[in-house]
Amino acid sequence: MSGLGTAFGSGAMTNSIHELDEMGPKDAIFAIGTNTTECHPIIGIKMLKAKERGTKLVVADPRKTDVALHADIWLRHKPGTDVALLNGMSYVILTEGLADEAFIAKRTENFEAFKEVVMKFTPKYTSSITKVPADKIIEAARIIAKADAAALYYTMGITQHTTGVDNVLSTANIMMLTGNIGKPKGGVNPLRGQNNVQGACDMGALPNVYTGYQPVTNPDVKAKFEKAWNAQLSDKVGLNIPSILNAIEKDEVKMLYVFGENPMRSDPDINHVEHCLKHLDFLVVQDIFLTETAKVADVVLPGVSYAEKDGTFSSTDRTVQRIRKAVEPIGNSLPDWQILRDIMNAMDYPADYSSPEDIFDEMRSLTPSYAGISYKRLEDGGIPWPCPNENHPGTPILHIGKFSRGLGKFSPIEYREPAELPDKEYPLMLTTGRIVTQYHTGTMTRRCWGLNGADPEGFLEINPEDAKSLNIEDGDEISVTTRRGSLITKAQVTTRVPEGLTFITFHFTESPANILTNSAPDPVTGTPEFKVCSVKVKKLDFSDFGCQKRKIFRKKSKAFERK
Ligand SMILES: Nc1nc2c(c(=O)[nH]1)N[C@H]1C(S)=C(S)[C@@H](COP(=O)(O)OP(=O)(O)OC[C@H]3O[C@@H](n4cnc5c(=O)[nH]c(N)nc54)[C@H](O)[C@@H]3O)O[C@H]1N2
Ligand SMILES: Nc1nc2c(c(=O)[nH]1)N[C@H]1C(S)=C(S)[C@@H](COP(=O)(O)OP(=O)(O)OC[C@H]3O[C@@H](n4cnc5c(=O)[nH]c(N)nc54)[C@H](O)[C@@H]3O)O[C@H]1N2
Ligand SMILES: [Mo]
Repeated sequence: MSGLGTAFGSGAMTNSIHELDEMGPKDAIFAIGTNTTECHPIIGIKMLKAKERGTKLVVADPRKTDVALHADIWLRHKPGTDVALLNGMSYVILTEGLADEAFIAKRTENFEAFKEVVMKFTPKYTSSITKVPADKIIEAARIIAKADAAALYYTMGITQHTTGVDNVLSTANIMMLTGNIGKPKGGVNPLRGQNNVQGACDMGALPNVYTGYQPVTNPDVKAKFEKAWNAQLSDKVGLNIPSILNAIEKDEVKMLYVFGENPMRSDPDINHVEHCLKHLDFLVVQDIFLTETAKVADVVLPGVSYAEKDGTFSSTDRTVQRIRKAVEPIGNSLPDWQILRDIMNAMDYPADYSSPEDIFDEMRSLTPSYAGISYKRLEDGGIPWPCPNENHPGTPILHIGKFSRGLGKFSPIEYREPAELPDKEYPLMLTTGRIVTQYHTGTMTRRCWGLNGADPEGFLEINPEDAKSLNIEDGDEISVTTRRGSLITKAQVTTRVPEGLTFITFHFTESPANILTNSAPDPVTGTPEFKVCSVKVKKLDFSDFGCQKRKIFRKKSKAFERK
């Protein structure tokens, strides 16, 4: 998610994980839209330890997460109202004279335009949108602004919205307003999701850049890669996932190579995804298991897991680290790089890479931010990029003294509503996410006895008041329906969600959350609105389906899913 690019010049954690260990009673943590103890447990524990040492903890999450339970101030806002919340906090900081004026004057631009929008967001108005009491908004703003150092952490509660970029820019606004960028224990810190998603983005697995975020549209960059690869390259920005699906429907994309993803369970509105994948002329899936997506593929290429190969992973704070093979690959599976190399050769492009290090060395010769990182140096531990040469120690904190884009840019941002809100027919709001014991579409964790044993089946969190009015008790089987589709799961009656909000995970293939979700994307990044749509929930009544017996119903439930 590169929204931050517009504010500072790059989109990664600005600071390092370990700074959390240095935080003391005069510092503050602002965790917004992150269920940190469940999804980034090591970082979550560091947050709670800081809290134990007296660091103030402000949490903004509609659900009662573990971090929310430990917070000094918990802002339980309505999903999709983060822009209003952050503007409202900025209003308090500005009007109470708590802004870091020296930082704003020296390091930033566009402040007046930002201020003009923010001045509408009085605590009363903000409260009317977010449903957070005005005094809590004021108190949270004071904690952030008065802290010696305040660090903001965010994840999918911020990005998975049609306003994802607006949300991200708003987090940058409040941290610049309080002068918390470019200093230890501060920063805007998006915690990346997968072990190596940072590395994948660094390697150019994005539609618009080569390695190290070098734009495909830049003629010098293009020329450099054409020379190195002895090939003609396109200067056109490629498609993101929603655009690929649209292009398949229009017959503009005819083949797809899916590599380490399970879109039949992880993409929004999977009835639509299935339609698109089946419409393709040719689908290749490269995975370590036969996933739901692999099952509809023409060719499946067996890769190997992290434990069966050498290479590097780049962690969420940009630290590049070595991974080493611990077990031999089984059967005819191969490390992903070997499969790709063999395909290149089969397509008459001679690729003679002999090891991951060989590929790494070519990459760093073309990537200024990785140029100084070598396998040899990594023997002594991880190195955070940018690292321009072999004598450079790496860069744990970005933007000290100067942003990569020069001045930090304030963004004036108006509040916009989510794409789909509850109405008469679909009266409850649904948000989706994760639990600690399962990972994404469950391909790996559901094969792991200990993890799957702890949470073997799916559920829908629903507030006791809503459950009561729907005559639903804890553990009841229920149907959950949106405009896109329906699924069956069990009710978990809990105050973790407030009245009007329900929550489901996308871990369980039997009750696949993405049958329900809305594919409406953020206009800039294409990230879908996984975090808000509207649903109706009903206690299962088998007679609805013309069956007296549960057994017959089970058979029919497949058809029900597809309705
Ligand atoms: N155990 C486990 N850990 C994981 C993963 C996993 O599948 N399982 N996946 C990894 C990956 S790839 C990722 S991206 C991360 C995701 O990590 P997180 O983003 O922490 O996880 P989520 O559960 O998607 O959502 C986080 C929180 O957003 C809140 N939320 C919902 N709507 C809103 C909103 O409008 N505003 C705000 N502020 N908050 C909202 C939810 O209540 C939830 O508590 O986790 C990583 N770690
Ligand atoms: N409703 C809803 N949907 C969501 C989200 C949400 O919050 N709500 N979150 C979204 C987010 S943030 C993410 S990151 C996506 C995740 O979506 P996906 O990435 O599609 O989900 P995974 O289940 O992690 O799929 C990864 C696949 O890679 C395979 N794999 C693992 N290691 C290797 C390897 O070394 N090589 C190869 N070739 N394959 C490997 C696994 O077996 C698995 O099938 O889901 C998104 N979907
Ligand atoms: Mo993710």
